[in-house]
Amino acid sequence: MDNKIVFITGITGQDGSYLAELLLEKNYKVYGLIRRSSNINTQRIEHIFNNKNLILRYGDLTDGTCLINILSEIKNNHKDMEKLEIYNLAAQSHVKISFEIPEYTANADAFGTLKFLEAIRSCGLEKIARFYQASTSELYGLASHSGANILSETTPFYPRSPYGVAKLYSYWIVKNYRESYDMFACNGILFNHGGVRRGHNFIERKITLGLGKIVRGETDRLTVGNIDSKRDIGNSKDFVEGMWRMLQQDKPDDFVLATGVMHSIRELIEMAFKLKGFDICWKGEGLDEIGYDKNTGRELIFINEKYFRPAEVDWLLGDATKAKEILGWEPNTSIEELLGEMVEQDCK
Ligand code: NAP
Ligand code: G4F
Repeated sequence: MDNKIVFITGITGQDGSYLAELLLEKNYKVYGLIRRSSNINTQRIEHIFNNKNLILRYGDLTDGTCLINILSEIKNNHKDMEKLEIYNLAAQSHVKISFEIPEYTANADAFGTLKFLEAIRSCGLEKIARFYQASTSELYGLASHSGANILSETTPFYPRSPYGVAKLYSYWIVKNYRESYDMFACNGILFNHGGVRRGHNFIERKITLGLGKIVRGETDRLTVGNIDSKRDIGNSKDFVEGMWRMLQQDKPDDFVLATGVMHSIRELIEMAFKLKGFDICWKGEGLDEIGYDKNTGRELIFINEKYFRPAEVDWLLGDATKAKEILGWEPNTSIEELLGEMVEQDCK
């Protein structure tokens, strides 16, 4: 019986690459969706590219036909499969950019999920497929609206960006297909997670890459936006393990994955820079605020309006008790360890 078959969208992304690695180690046959791009976009999976159990197919979440074709191919190749795990990780995943391309973000991050669920039904795989949807803590958005001070599966949502709103549609359509068609479909409500494969324009990576450039003398500054927002940031490697655990349960459900520790962007900058001997202090206010090294007086951190969002998510702190109790999942990496690993790589 063929039960270790998986289809991953977003396999060239941060999470997709770690998940593919994890499942190849577990002897899965891994099908992955990749996008056509004008230049190579497979750097994160280069080291597993030639694995005989990795099969890549071109496609796009906005193209329902390609999803049907790939699912049909998988069904045909594995006629006796009793289970097909599907991880829908593909998305236009940048919150700030979603304000600039809201329509595309909705097509990929909202309707893409609907197309995928319908493709599963069209291929007659709704009783075989186990579907993981990459939901997000961005659903909580204006978290203080709920009166909560830590966010769990029962906290009401209030998204604050076209990205958050598109992901909210996906959250509900996954729940709806679970209830309407008895599909095994789960939402993983994941709080921020990064690491050495994190996209360069997300804040924790931007900080460690910027620090690296300063240390090597390639630039004299790091320019950022709102440093007072707060995030709960874990390790992508830990989080993909949680995704896999969700699809190994007897029944489908939704789970928060988070570390339960939150820091402001200001604190993340101070922590990362300290690892390279800088003692960052602040002077000035608002857009004129500057981070300088107390030891040398060197001005290093500057604020620029262009990195602010039209609507901000001020804080996100997650309560992963349900995942800990039911999935036996634990975040194994502290923010200090994560930044340490990133600073080491990015300052080489
Ligand atoms: P990422 O590094 O930005 O990767 C996104 C992946 O989606 C890439 O492989 C990208 O392909 C692919 N993609 C984008 N648009 C697509 C489309 N229209 N059709 C097909 N593929 C498309 O994101 P990540 O950090 O790994 O996150 C994985 C998922 O979790 C995303 O859905 C994200 O929204 C969600 N999420 C992330 C976090 C986090 O903190 N990392 C937290 C909560 C939820 P290219 O490589 O060709 O660009
Ligand atoms: O790193 P960010 O862009 O991540 P954000 O917006 O929290 O979204 C990430 O986490 C979500 C889960 O909560 C995912 F769903 C989503 O796909 C993505 O992975 O920004 C974090 C904070 C924001 O408050 C932002 O305003 O950092 C602030 N920030 C300040 N300066 C900056 C910058 N963000 C970016 N990207 N670049 C800056 O220069």
